Amino acid sequence: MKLKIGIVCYPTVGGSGVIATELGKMLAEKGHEIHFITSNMPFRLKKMYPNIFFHQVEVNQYAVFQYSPYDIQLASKIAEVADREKLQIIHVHYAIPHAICALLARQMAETDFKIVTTLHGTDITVLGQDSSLKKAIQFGIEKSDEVTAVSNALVDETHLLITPMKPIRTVYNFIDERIYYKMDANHQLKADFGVKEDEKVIIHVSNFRPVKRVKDVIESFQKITEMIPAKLLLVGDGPEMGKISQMVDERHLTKQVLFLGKQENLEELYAISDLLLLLSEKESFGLVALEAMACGVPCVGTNTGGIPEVIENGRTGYICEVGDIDMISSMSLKILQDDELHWQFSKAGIKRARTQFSSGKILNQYEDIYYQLMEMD
Ligand code: GMT
Repeated sequence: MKLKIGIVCYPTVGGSGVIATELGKMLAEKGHEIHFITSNMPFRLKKMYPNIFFHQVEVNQYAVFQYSPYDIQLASKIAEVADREKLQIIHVHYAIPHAICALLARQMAETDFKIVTTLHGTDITVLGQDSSLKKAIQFGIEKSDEVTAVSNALVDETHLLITPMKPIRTVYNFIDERIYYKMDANHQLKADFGVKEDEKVIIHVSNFRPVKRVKDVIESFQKITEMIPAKLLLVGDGPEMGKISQMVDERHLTKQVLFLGKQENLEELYAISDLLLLLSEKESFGLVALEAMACGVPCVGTNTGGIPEVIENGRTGYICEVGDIDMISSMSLKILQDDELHWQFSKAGIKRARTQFSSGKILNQYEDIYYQLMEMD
């Protein structure tokens, strides 16, 4: 049975937007009818799909209101689209505000759709600490028909912080294996970046929020360059960028650190990279580590949230304690200085990405959830 599914997400917000968009694309490729209900066009939706539709939520400013009523406009749009298109499932990404909006929409609509909520982390680890929102998050989770989280760690943290009376299922994130696979390095690109023959390339990709601890990336990189020639590619942009660029200046690392800003074709950057550093303080999954692994890049990550579920310590990379710069740099050097180990980790990473996190497997898990909900009627 082909389903009519509405997807609600913040289309341009990091990993959750990527996952929601990729999920929509892959479900459409399996024949389902997908309706994105978002404030902007999902950013990785680049080609034309006959069974993907985009319904834009108007986010207006009204002179009489101090704040724009995004949540209400979204709820109203979900109800309108659900009724017109006869949607059977609304799959929202983020409990706050999206699960609440979907619940409100269900009350407004005539169509009785099921609500699936996927937790990505920020809604729980940040908003969950704020007692003024706890009740709302709890409500969003408990009243959804099915709730998933992107790692076991996030399931545990949600139970701990929000204490909902509802089972939460882990459904891991995935990548599109047609995009993220091991490619030959583009030597011209390396040369354009000024990477010399004997230099190793380390990559960090994030939105430069304080939680990503990009300063630890710089400190670790500095220690690494004291031992071997290397370049650091910093990909992304965000609130910490000013501080980080100042730190790079002060440490006289400007020739070795390249600020690439936001980039679309990350697979080409992974193809020229030897190691990914993901040193966050909190990270419910760490999609970039999965992307890198799929491209054959070993990773060094921190022992927090879902990172140890993605990077297998001692097999596809290493897990170090948050802020332990000595350990991070020494484990990075271990990988970078031993070609055989690097090759083993690279091979194991590709296999792990394609088995544990295979898009086919994850897609089936989401489809099973949708079909089970349909059977409940
Ligand atoms: O990491 C961010 O700041 C963006 C955030 C988001 O909402 O997109 O990412 C979260 O969801 C991703 C997709 O599930 C996960 O891979 C990230 O680990 C998670 N970020 C955090 O938990 C900090």
